[in-house]
Amino acid sequence: MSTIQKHTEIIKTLAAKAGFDHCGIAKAQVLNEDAKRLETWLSKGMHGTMQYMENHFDLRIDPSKLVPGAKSVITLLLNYFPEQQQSEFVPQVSKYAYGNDYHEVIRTKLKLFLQNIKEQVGEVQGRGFVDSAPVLERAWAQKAGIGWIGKNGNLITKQSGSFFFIATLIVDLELVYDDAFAKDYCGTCTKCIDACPTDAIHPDKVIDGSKCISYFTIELKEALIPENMKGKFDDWMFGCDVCQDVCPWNRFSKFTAEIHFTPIPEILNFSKSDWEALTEESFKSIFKNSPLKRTKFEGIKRNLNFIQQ
Ligand code: B12
Ligand code: SF4
Ligand code: SF4
Repeated sequence: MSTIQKHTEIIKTLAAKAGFDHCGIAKAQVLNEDAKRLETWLSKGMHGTMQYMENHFDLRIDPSKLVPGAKSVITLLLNYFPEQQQSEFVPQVSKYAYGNDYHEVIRTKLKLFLQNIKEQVGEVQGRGFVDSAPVLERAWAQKAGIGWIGKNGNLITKQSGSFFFIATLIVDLELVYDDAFAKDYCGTCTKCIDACPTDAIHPDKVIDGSKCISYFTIELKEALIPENMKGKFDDWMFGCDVCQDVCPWNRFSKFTAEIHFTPIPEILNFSKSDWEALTEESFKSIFKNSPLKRTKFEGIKRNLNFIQQ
């Protein structure tokens, strides 16, 4: 077995040991095709007010600008599909936000993963990323052979659907590369396009972020949600899972084994009137480790008012 093969085997074993559900590896290179898609998406204003998506375009398409001498992009998935879910008659929270904030949970795992790699492989320069960095995470996951980009824009795996977070570790170490995922198992299905409450899904796997409920309820910082969206949110108060809930591949979702994603009891138990009665003080204490803190208390109240009017 060559050294490169040995290192690859060690890394895949360590990824599983760190608790990641899938690990795939792609050669670090400039993402020319994705750059075009990203450019078109931005030029059409599909990022809405998410200004950060306009920043660092060159870093987003070239991993060597994030890690000098980058050779490999390791993609890791962490399943968040919860065993228990909210009742459908209360303000809806996306499943990814039921437990503790995934940024913190995954950052801890990435740190441990890189430290273990250094211990077993030797001097490796690397940086771990999850979500907030200028990395095209779905594109790398597809290139690392983990799954395909569905019509709903999500990365889907054949074994267990799409309720996964994606994390990336870019390293200056040469490894054995997985073949990019060549197939697309959406076929003639259009369930996600048909079900999207705000028609944010275009036919060509392009998601108009500026029309997505997730954008309005989490990313939009303005005090009011545009009037033309009234009545379209189907009770979604934080994020939206519609295009994943209807996806036939999510019949294969398995419950997460990550204890930090155990639902905060209030997310499961709160009735409509509990959400209405929630004070800022209680919000800060109950949701101190939750992704809900991104919108702050005012954001939750704004969203709640919007879906109830
Ligand atoms: C901005 C953003 C959003 C925005 C915009 C959404 C969007 N589709 O871009 C908003 C706020 C709306 C959003 C919503 C959600 N998001 Co978001 N979001 C991001 C973020 C930060 C950047 C995405 C991005 O670069 N968009 C720009 C467009 C152009 O890129 P893209 O959609 O990723 O598409 C690329 C590839 O898919 C590829 N591609 C597209 N079409 C095709 C076609 C072919 C043939 C091929 C080969 C490739 C290809 O090319 C594109 C350019 O590289 C990423 C984290 C990250 N750093 O990547 C998370 C991320 C994509 N989001 C995630 C999640 C979980 C969600 C939600 C499900 C949350 C929720 N329940 O409310 C929804 C799903 C909405 C949807 N259907 O996409 C996960 C996705 C996990 C997965 N399994 O795919 C990510 C990866 C975060 C993470 N680290 O886990 N999100
Ligand atoms: S998350 Fe909801 S609003 Fe956004 S694209 Fe999917 S179904 Fe449409
Ligand atoms: S719902 Fe159908 S079209 Fe949409 S992502 Fe899933 S399989 Fe593909």
